[in-house]
Amino acid sequence: MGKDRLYRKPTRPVPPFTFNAAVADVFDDMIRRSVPMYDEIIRRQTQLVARHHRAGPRIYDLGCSTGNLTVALCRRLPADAPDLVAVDNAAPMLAILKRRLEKIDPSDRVTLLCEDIRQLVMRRAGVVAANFTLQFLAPADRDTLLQRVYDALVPGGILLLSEKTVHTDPDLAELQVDFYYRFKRENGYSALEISQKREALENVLVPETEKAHRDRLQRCGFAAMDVWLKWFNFCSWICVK
Ligand code: GEK
Repeated sequence: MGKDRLYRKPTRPVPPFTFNAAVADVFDDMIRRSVPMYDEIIRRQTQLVARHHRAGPRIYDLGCSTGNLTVALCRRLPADAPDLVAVDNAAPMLAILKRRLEKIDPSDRVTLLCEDIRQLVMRRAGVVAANFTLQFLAPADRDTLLQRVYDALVPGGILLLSEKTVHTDPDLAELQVDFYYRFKRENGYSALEISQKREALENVLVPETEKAHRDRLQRCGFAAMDVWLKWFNFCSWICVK
């Protein structure tokens, strides 16, 4: 896995961000340097799944990318735990996950699906994880997908959701973005890399407010939910059916 240098050189115009092979090759470095507390999210979600996996017969990782959560779950969960279904529509991401699993998952308990999650037929599940994936869908598709997640979960099943968010108050929104860019600079990204990446993600990654997420989750039927981790404009929820 290489280092993310995708936006180091000036490019005009900056093309819209896509999950292509070049991105997949540097993805793990990119996400760790771009998502605050990424490893903490994966680590605690793995522990949460370990507590809840017996709730239902299946675990979904929607928008699994290179499978950091899926791999952590394979390592952590007992052999008789429910099967894992890792879904992403970027073939280069799944190719990396497939190679990783070949080394650690002799039981073949992970099904890899190269599919659009908007068309995915979800079967009964005890756990669904969607980390930083919803934000790449159109808002109407987010509604439909989360409703299908809710319907697929068994009672007592959990949704683990993480998203980049935006604040309703303009000053606080600016503060959050300021601290986010500070975080990226601390992780070695230059001002040019930060601004070109921002441009590439414009209209591709569309964040919503924490309230918009909460309202949607409630509309779908989730009664119990908690923001278990928050870092400025990043938020992780646990929602129980
Ligand atoms: C992690 N969860 O490391 N159908 C399927 N996959 C999609 C779709 C779609 N419609 N749209 C986007 N994706 C991961 C990180 S990355 C987040 C998730 C980021 C996939 C896309 O191909 C990519 O792999 C993933 O969602 C988003 O915990 O890069 O900011």
